[in-house]
Amino acid sequence: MKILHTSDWHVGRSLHRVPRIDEMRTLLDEVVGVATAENVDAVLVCGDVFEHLSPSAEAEQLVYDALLRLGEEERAVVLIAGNHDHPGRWRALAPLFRRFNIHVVDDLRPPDEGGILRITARDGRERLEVAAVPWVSERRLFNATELMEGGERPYTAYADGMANSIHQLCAGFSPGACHVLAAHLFISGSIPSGTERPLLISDIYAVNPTAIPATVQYAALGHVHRPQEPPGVPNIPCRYSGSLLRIDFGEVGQEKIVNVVDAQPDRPARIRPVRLNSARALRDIHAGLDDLEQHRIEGDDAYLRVFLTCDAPQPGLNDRVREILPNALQVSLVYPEAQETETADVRSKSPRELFSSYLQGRYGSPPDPALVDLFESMLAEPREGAGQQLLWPAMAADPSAVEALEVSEQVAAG
Ligand SMILES: [Mn+2]
Repeated sequence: MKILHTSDWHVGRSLHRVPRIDEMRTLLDEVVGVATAENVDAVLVCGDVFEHLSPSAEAEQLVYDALLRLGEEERAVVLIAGNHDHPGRWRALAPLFRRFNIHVVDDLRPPDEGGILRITARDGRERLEVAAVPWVSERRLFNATELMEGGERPYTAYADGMANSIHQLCAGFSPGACHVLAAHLFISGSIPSGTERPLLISDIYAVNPTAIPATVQYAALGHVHRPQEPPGVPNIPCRYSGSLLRIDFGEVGQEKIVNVVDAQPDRPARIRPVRLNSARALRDIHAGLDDLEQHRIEGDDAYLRVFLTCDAPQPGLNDRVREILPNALQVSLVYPEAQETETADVRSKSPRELFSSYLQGRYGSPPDPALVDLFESMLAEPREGAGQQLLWPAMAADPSAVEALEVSEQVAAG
C-alpha cells in the first residue's frame, strides 16, 4: 500500500502582499505529478489546506482542482481540516467530494461514523484504515457543561483529552489492514518555523508523543511547517510533512517535501521524502548599499529579506534597494555602531544633550545640529495642555517620548 502524505498548503497566503497563487499552482502540479509517478493508492492531506476561513474563489478553484486530480486513477484522498480551515465549509462539501473518492473529515468522530476511513488498494488486495484527527480546539474538547462545572482544569488536560480520543479512535481498527493515523496537532518537542500561529503551537496545545498509538504503521501529521520527525515517538514511523511552500522568512533554507510511504500490515512503514523543486527560495542578505549589487544573481527568483547596514536613515533607501534587488520584500536597517543611551545620569543632562545622545545611540552617528536646534526651539514653545514642564519629566524617563511627540505634531499639522 503506497501513500502520499502532504499538509499545510495554506492556499491564499501572500508574502508581504505578494500573492503566491501561481507558485501554489505549480507546486500542486508537482504534487499531483509525484502521486502519479509513484503510483500511490492513497493521498493524505493533513490540514491547513486554505490560509483563510473564507478563502477566495481563486484559492477554492485551485484546491478543488488539485483534489480532483489527486483522486484520479482510482486513488483515494483523505483530507482533514486544520486550524486554518473552516470545518463547516468542509462539512458542507464532504458529500460532494465523497462521489470522487475524496474523504473530507471536518471533526473528530467515532470510528464507525466517519472517524476511520476504510480504503482498498487499487489492486483490490490490501486494505488501508486511516484514523482521522482534524484540528481540535481547546473549546471544542472541553464542552460548555464541563466549563460550567468549574474547578481547576489540570495543566495537561488538553494533552490527556487528545491522547484519550486518539486511542479510543484507533481501538476501532480492524485486524489485517494497514493502520495509519492522520492528525493535525502539535506534538511537544517538535520544532516550529515561527510561521505557525504562536498560541496553537504553545504548551496549551502540546500533545504528548505517547498519544500516537503503537498500533499504527505510520502517523501522518500536519500543523508544524518544518518537515521533521517529532521527537519521542519510539518505534512508530511518524512525520510532519511540513508546509508546501516556504510560507515566510521563518522558513529560510528549509527543504520542502512530500512523504511517500510504503505501508504493510503489522510492520513499521518505510518513508521516503520527495523533494519539491518548484517551491521558491527565500533568502536573507546582509550587506551595505555599496555591495548590494554583488548579491544580484541573474535568473534567481528567490524572495529576499535584506538587512542593510547603514550609518543613518536616509529617505528612499527601500526604493534604492529594490532598484538593485527587485525581489527584496523586506528591508531592515542595521546600524552597526548603535549603542544604548546612558540612562544612569539622565537627570543631570539638559534636554538638548539628552536628545543628542538619544539620536547618537539610535543611529550611530552624531545628529544634525539643525535637528537638535529645531528640537530645542519646539521645546521652548508654549503648547496647549502639555507645556515644557509636563514634557520634560516624560522625556527624562524615556527619550523616545520625543519621537512620539514629533509624530503627533506631524499628524496634527496634517
Ligand atoms: Mn499550518
